[in-house]
Amino acid sequence: MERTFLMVKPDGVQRNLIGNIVQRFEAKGFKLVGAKLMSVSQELAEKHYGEHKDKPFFGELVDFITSGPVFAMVWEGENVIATARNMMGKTNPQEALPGTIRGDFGLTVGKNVIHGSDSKESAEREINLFFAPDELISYEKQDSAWIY
Ligand code: 3AN
Repeated sequence: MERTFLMVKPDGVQRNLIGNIVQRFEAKGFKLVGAKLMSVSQELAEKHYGEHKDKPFFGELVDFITSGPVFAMVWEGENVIATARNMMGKTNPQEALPGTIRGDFGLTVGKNVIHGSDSKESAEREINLFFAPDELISYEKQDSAWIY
């Protein structure tokens, strides 16, 4: 069973979108295995966005993600990494389709409400960066014949 790392960014927290976003993944049938409201330190931000270190927008990215609380989550289910990316919509909210999180709420490429891992490797890396093993809960759902 696959796991992914999702994070409501500071703009999503400020705009009271945590509940709406969690609701979408619950309703889809995925299983929440970890979640916390937290501040992202400069060090964690630089590690998380390490692949963008040489991009011109790196400083802006780090400043934004450390600017206020984020809501970090780990979700589980079959093919959850790619499915969550579809549910998030394109990186640029102006191109993201209505019905996706960024299509419905996103403003700009920088303020695009949510982050989601883009591969198995980045999911594993990001989960380990943001969560200690004992913060992730393995459990069965009563109705697991119908959902994850
Ligand atoms: P995604 O978040 O959809 O995986 P990435 O990994 O290409 O997108 O980019 C990581 C983050 O960097 C994006 N969520 C976005 O906030 C920011 N970003 C990407 N491209 C730009 C850009 N041209 N200007 C400012 N910020 C950007």
